[in-house]
Amino acid sequence: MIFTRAIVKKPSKSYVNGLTTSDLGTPDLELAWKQHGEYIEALKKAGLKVTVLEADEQFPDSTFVEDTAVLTEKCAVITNPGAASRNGEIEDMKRVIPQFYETIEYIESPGYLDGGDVMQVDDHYYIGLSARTNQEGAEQLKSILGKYGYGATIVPLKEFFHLKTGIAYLGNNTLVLAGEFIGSDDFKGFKQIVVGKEDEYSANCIRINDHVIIPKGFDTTKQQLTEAGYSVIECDMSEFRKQDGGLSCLSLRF
Ligand code: CIR
Repeated sequence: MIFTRAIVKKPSKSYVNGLTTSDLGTPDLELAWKQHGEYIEALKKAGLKVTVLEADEQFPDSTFVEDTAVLTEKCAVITNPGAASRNGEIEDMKRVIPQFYETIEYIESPGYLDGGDVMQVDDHYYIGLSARTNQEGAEQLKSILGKYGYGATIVPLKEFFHLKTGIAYLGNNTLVLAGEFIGSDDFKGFKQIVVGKEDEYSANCIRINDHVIIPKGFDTTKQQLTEAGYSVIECDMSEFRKQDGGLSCLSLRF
């Protein structure tokens, strides 16, 4: 899929109070804003026109826009985020997404789904079952996607926070994967770039047209991707990692 646009949202001052399971400390806000700016530049360098939404103080995790929608070529799906403190983030998306899409679908309670659990592989989607995405939410998305001719596979997660915490599709039948996805039957038909335990955080990378954006500081992954022929852009993600956020979480690409 060729991407032309992205939506991002600036981190709010309340970002420091967001959800996290990491023990990496409290984010440095100034640095988070700087890194967010560099992330936007990376998206632009990869050729995207970027819509930057203003920070929303009411929702500390709202910079992680990926969880609020699933954007396909044929329709947009507004999700129903599984964390109570984040659920209201979709209200802003209901305002923003119609600027770009005529056809909009919704995940509805008792179905819950975070966009971070959804990976597109051409016209097929993988949907992770996680602490944020339940069977009902995954089934709703699968049936919505089916209406538009897309297939879907539901993948129960064992350890990863979100599906895309540990896997990314690079096009050309190639996946970057780590942890519980190594050796998984669900992904055995793919060419695989395997990321070791130490570098697991870098399995959450994003391919945009000719570029792959990866977090800074993972030289082995950078080398593997460069050797596989990808043009790599690095972004320092330290202040987003502290709140369990990966590269993909910071944008919606379409
Ligand atoms: C949360 O717990 O929801 C945020 N602190 C991090 C969300 C990261 N999003 C993602 O992996 N797609």
